[in-house]
Amino acid sequence: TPFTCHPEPVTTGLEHSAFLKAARGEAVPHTPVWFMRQAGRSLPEYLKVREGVGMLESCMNAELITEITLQPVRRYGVDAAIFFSDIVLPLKAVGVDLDIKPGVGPVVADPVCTLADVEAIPDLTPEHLPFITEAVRTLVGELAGINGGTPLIGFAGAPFTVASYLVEGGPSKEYAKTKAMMYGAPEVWDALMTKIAGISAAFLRVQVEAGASAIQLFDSWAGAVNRDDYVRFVQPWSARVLSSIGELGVPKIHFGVNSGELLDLMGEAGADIVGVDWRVRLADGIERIGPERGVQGNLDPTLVFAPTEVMTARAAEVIEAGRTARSHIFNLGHGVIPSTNPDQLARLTDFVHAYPLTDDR
Ligand code: 1CP
Repeated sequence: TPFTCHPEPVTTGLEHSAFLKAARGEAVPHTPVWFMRQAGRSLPEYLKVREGVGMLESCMNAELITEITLQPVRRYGVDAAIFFSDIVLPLKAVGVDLDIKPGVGPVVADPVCTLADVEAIPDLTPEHLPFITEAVRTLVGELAGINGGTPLIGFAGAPFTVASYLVEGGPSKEYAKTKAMMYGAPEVWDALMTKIAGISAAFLRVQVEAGASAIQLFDSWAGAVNRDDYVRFVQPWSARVLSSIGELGVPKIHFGVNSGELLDLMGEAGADIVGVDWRVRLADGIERIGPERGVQGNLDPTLVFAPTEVMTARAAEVIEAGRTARSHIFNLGHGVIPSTNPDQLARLTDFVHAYPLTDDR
């Protein structure tokens, strides 16, 4: 062996990961695929381990987190695992009185209204999250041995989307209270967004420092605002979250639903990959995002209810469109619908993996 002063490169067992290659904009042997909300809800093995255990309770139990995160990887052979948790879990960890109600979602007991309400929310430190660190470490070890090494995606909610739950007190259609604060009390809004940006950044940092290989920042409901309001009231804090973990060097994915009008701005917030929802023709999304960043998406999640050959024909269109992007990670245009037949997602995964990318990418 030739003489070298350089230490051996750190081997993580993930050198061959198609997901990580695509996330970094490198050539891939096949289009990588994973599914938003792949962990949970639609899987019988998930419903079984969750029997009699509350959602938040599950999210604070390292053993359950590990098992649920691994379930879709075992079943489908997807190219990445997504950490089982929730975007409101860090709020719970710092002491915000909230629950995740079955069939509803996150519900906050005392919605945030005033500057004093914002100031009463403590900052998040790693000491709040020992079960997260433990679960990530265990998972990374287990995932190294699955399908030649499967990376773990850590995640957090972006400040706007998390703020919507804190201000509305629960899921919303119009985001009226959230936007009333934005327009009517901008100093409270800025303080709230700053608070959440710190919490989401700390949540991501804990996951990455424990071994997560990539992150996704979910701004699911950012599509509720127009471009100008996005730039003034949303983007600066998403950018703060993404830049705060920049030094950790992991690829960053940024996704929102109904975000077609914001795709370029969401990329400019500091993402390497922008998630595209199914309402946007992927080729148009790629044009908006530009050649500097990759794309993730965007099969309509209801296509799993179509005949298999209809679903795969649409998946082929998505893959073909994705070939014009800097890089493409296949996904649904939003989360797996709970009534999805897992066998159909297994067929979809196999189809994406077998789809030939003949020319050199
Ligand atoms: O009891 C249960 O099973 C509750 C269902 C459930 C699950 C399984 C909720 C309630 N959250 C989760 C897990 C979850 N949430 C994950 C883990 C990975 C996975 O499931 O594969 C992730 C990444 C999230 C993120 C999340 N939570 C988002 C962003 C992604 C998205 O779907 O847009 C949002 C908006 C939430 C809030 C939330 N939590 C749960 C629900 C039903 C909701 C949405 C409520 C609403 O419509 O406002």
